[in-house]
Amino acid sequence: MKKHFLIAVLIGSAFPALHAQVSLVNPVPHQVTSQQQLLDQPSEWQVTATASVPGYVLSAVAECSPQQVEKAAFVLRMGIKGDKAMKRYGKQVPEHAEGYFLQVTPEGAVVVGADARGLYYGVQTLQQMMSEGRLEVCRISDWPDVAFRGSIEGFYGRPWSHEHRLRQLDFYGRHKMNVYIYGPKDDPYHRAHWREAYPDEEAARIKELNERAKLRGVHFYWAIHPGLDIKWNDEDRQHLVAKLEKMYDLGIRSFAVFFDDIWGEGAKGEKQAALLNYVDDVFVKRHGDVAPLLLCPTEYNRAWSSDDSPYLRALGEGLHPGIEVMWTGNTVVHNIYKEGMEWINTRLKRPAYIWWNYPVSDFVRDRLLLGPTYGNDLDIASLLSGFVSNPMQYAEASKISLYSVADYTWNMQAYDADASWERALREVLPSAASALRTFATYNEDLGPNGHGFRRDESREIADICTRAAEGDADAVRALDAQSSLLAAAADRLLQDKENPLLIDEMRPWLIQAKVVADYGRTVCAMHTAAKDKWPAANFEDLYQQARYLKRRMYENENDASQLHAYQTGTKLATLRYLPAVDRLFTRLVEDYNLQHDTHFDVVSDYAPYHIESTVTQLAMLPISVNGGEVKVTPSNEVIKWAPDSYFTIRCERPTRIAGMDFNFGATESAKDFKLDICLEDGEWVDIPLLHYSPTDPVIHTGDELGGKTVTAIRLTNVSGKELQYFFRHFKISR
Ligand code: 14T
Repeated sequence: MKKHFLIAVLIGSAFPALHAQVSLVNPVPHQVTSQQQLLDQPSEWQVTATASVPGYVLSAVAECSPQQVEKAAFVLRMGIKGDKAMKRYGKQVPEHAEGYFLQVTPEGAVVVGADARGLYYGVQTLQQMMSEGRLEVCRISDWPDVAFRGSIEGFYGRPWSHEHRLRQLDFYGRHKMNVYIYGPKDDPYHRAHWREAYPDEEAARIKELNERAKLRGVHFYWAIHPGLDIKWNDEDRQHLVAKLEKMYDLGIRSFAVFFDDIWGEGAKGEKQAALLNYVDDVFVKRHGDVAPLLLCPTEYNRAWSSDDSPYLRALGEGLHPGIEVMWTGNTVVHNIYKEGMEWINTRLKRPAYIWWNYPVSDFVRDRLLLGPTYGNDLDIASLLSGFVSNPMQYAEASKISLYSVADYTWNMQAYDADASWERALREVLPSAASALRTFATYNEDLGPNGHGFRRDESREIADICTRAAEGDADAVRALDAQSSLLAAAADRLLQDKENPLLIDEMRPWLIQAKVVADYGRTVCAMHTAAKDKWPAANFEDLYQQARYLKRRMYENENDASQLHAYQTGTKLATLRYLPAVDRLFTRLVEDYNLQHDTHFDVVSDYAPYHIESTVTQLAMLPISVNGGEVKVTPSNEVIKWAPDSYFTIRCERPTRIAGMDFNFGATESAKDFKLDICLEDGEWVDIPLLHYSPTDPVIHTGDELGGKTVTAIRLTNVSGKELQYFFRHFKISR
């Protein structure tokens, strides 16, 4: 019989460990003994399995590249601890649930699971080792650090599509994640209409997801969010159980109940605990084949709780043991630290189940979060019962981080965020991993946000950015080269055909990246034009080009046809790259103005709205546009309005207005002001101002404004005296 494998390479000590096939495996396995010997992957193998090996493991084997034949030189043997045929490996199989032992020799491979899922994971390891066509002679003993690992589809925004969810489940199986919690805020049957059954078509899809999850060793949790309007009476209790029974009939065996982001009646700890205990008794225990219930509490983070929170005490003392409780850490969006874990576990009287709010971007919808997954403590495995990540509405792009969450939760001590990220990039887009890497280094930070959660960005060019901003010629050259790399990466990715779903999610940011990079190159060229005797382009032309590109960036952010659903803009490179380019621009234009006695604007930002005001405190306030809203940044000081002083917002282009409102921190302040709008033909028209109620300081306009196209809006102090008011907010809706 022909030999179907070859001993291809004998790895010497000089051979970089990078090429060892075990290093392709994610999550990083716990214990590996390698013979430092690489084989060619067999093209066919003979598979034997004990009777206890479940069907889904056999289908996983069928998905491996070697052909299964009756008789082959390479034999794959599989079983589960306790099987007679696997007795001699018994001692080597880890004691942990979901663990496995794998041995590869030139003659064959043996995989023994501590249980069925452990065996499935052993097969995944074997498959990943072979992904480059070779196989490493080794022994692996491996198990998960955290019992429940995966994702919670719990963001606000457009829920993932069915196709995306199926792909996610495949991905979780491959990377040994065993949880997917279905809880999209914008699924009406999860939250707003929780009492109602799914229509047949949607029920069928959920059923299909659950079956795929089973095939991938994933617990499919279906979550219900009844807190918006639940009544603590028997009727609603029955509504809840009836809905869960319906889901049970579809095949679901894991359930979660969410009480996050609610106020009032629904938020009562004793009531929630009593309800979950009831469901535990009449539903979970009665069926006998349902996983322990999972609760997302109302006080789900430390900042919203207190040291002696009666709410957490009600849960800790009241909830049946075994019911799991979710927790986002010290704040809503926070890395997870040991001290915080101890704090919450004491109160819940059980290890918390972490709901990690990363890479979710529903509070920074103009961002894509593609950077390394770092910051969680590496010594907390024993302090958590589960760890799931809340991802972005962009399912494929979220895989970069989910890959590392899988790695972190499986083998914490060995977790290396940067190494894991490099492997993740290769996994999600092997054909263009290096372009994806370049692009990703500009899509890391979240920018300023209400949760105060930030990420580092463009770390590798930090030094270049600092020095280029100061006008250092070498650094400007380096920044120019980096800009070219970013532009090339964006084009390469836009051209990619390997993962169209991923490219589609990233498209607005890829298009923006091109403009950002072009702007960077233009400003670097301005530097050359200012210094060289025979420049390739004229400084003033480059100046106009830079301004144009800034306007393009603005237009990309504000053109609804270019945005994804719920997207509010398209930002990248904001932490280091763009600030450096902007500073360089300002420096170059300042110098030029001095030397040539010109008056070019030294600020490159494109602003279609400008403030003109005789109130000096207001004249300087920044004005920003976000999607359909034009906002003037609030002021912390008291504003002094002289009699007849005015505040005008001019529009560079005629703008159709939907409405406006503002708050000067005082009730009945509307009567002190007059609002005029300037129509396209130059005519000024008076618009009445109103309060919502005599006790509400917010001032708004009536029907007269909506739908009008204006070139300016002017507010005038008509009280005849000096006014002193706050400037809490000022907003125009387009
Ligand atoms: F249940 C929780 F653990 C949780 O995190 N809930 C939401 C979650 O669905 C959302 O994706 C996440 C990030 O925005 O934060 C929670 O939502 C909030 C958080 C707030 F602080 C909604 C409103 C808030 F004010």
